[in-house]
Amino acid sequence: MNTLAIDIGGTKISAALISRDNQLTQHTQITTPASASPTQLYEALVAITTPLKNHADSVAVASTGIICNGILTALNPDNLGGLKDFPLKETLSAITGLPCWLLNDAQAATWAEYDYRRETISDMAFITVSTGVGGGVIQQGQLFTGKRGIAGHLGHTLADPHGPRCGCGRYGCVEAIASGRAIAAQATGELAGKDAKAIFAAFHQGNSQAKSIIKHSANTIANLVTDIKATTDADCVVLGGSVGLAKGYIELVQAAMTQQPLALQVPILSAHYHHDAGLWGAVLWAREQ
Ligand code: ADP
Ligand code: BMX
Ligand code: ZN
Repeated sequence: MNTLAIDIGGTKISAALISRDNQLTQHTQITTPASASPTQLYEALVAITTPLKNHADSVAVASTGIICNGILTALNPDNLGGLKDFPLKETLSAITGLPCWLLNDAQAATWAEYDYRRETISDMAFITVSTGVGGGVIQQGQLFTGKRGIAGHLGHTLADPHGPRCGCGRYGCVEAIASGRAIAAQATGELAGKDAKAIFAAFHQGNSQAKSIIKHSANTIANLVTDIKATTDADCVVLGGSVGLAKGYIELVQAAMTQQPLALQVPILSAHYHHDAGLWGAVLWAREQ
């Protein structure tokens, strides 16, 4: 039998079936609704689960936001169209009639990336640079979720006290400078109104404004990686998310890392599971529970 895996991000919701022998099939994707009302997220979840639920015996979810006691609470509601909280477990159990396991999206991706490397490492962190900036921390083979689900929310650590206001209410968070939404928000003139994907395209065409915004994002992530090394002595840090995996981005972060003190440098790797780390992590984590 399969597990129905769902990854709810600020931009897209993906789903797939993952079998006991680790075959991923029927990958589908829809746009995350941008609405402060729960109805549209409910309808999106019905739409994405309906074709798959009869082929599964459980549901494993990786979702943006703080996941605690089955409830999704946004730390940054801007990333979910203003939606602040949502009864995710209850809703998915009712829609599918199946048992559901939930984890934050970046914590889930962290678990998948650790699981892939568990023979050789014991301490690592994962950063997704996507709609927001999410994270997860593994210490001695254990995933930190925290009593309230907040552990690893690395995007809300301080990058610049004079920086822009983050949707979480704090000023100068990493997420407010480095995320896909922040990249888009910084664009002016010929790039105004473009999303991060379009700004990356301009970067590859040599646009100087795009270069400067993307370098600023990468430098901010390199500083975050350095802080993680100083805090956890990680063996490696893994990057994911559509910005983290975008062509040329990891090289910029790695280049910025070489400017840091040698003792605080750490290998920075691309996610083995690419864009599906959240889906895999949700399933692998559910199997451990
Ligand atoms: P989610 O946050 O829903 O998990 P993603 O990881 O795809 O989704 O991150 C969404 C962000 O990544 C958006 O800001 C989008 O503009 C940006 N993005 C999507 N595709 C690319 C790409 N090929 N190159 C650079 N940025 C991208
Ligand atoms: C935000 C926060 C995190 C999440 C991260 C990446 C919300 C809604 N989300 O920091 O919980 O892990 O974004 O999420 O507060 P993504 O949507 O970019 O994948
Ligand atoms: Zn913040």
